[in-house]
Amino acid sequence: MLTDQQLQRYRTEGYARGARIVSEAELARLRDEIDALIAALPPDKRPENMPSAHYGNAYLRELFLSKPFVDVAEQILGPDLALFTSHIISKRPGDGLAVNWHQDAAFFPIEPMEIFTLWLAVDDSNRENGCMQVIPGSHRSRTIIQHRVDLQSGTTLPLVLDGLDRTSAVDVELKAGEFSVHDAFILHGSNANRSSRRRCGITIKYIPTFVRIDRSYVAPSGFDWQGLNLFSRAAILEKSIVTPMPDQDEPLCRRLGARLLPSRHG
Ligand SMILES: O=C(O)CCC(=O)C(=O)O
Repeated sequence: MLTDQQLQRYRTEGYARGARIVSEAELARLRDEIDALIAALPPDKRPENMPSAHYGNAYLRELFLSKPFVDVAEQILGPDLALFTSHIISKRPGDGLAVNWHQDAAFFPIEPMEIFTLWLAVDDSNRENGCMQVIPGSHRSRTIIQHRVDLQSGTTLPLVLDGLDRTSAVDVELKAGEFSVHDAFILHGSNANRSSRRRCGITIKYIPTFVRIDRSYVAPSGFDWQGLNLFSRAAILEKSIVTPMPDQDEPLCRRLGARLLPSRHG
């Protein structure tokens, strides 16, 4: 759970560090699961980019929907919530890729933009091995800055924010087994891992069940929104959660697309 102070920090600064959320034994099990998933990756796939591994892995699914995780989600979103997506971002020692600076809200086809991330540290995550960094308070305007698509960015994300002033960025350093939370509008990213230690984290996103999802949206990241699977504590709420998009003058997917500038690489 978040303390009152941490919850307050999340609201005012857009992020907060929590305490330990998984035990040492759980962490060992989690690392085994992740190591097996990484070992099974095809040679052309990188471990920084493992979207929604919980779809095919019951252990991860149960972990992300276990009481300590859902309790945090409930503090932020209220009781009617679902597991939206997850992403394992495992940066190898030496050549682990950076995550370009971005706002999560720039690429989620949901309305309203009610969503938050619980970021779970699988390894110690600090400045040396490329921990997440945030610009505190940058969520407050609740507006999305235009991101440029760059499929050749050579980082974990094909989105770029040109000319971003990062002077007030802070490191979100965590010990393995601890977590942080961040708002969908906060500016965040992380550096490459040049250290001799792996930096593995899982970004786990939860939504309240009233949000509407536009599955037709084609994200530059290639995420398969059509195939999105939602999970709730009790059951898969797919049918009750996903209400069709109402007729709109301008479809949500197009409005989202308008936030993205074309790639310089065409
Ligand atoms: O793991 C990272 O370095 C970045 C995570 C991230 O972008 C996210 O959780 O939304």
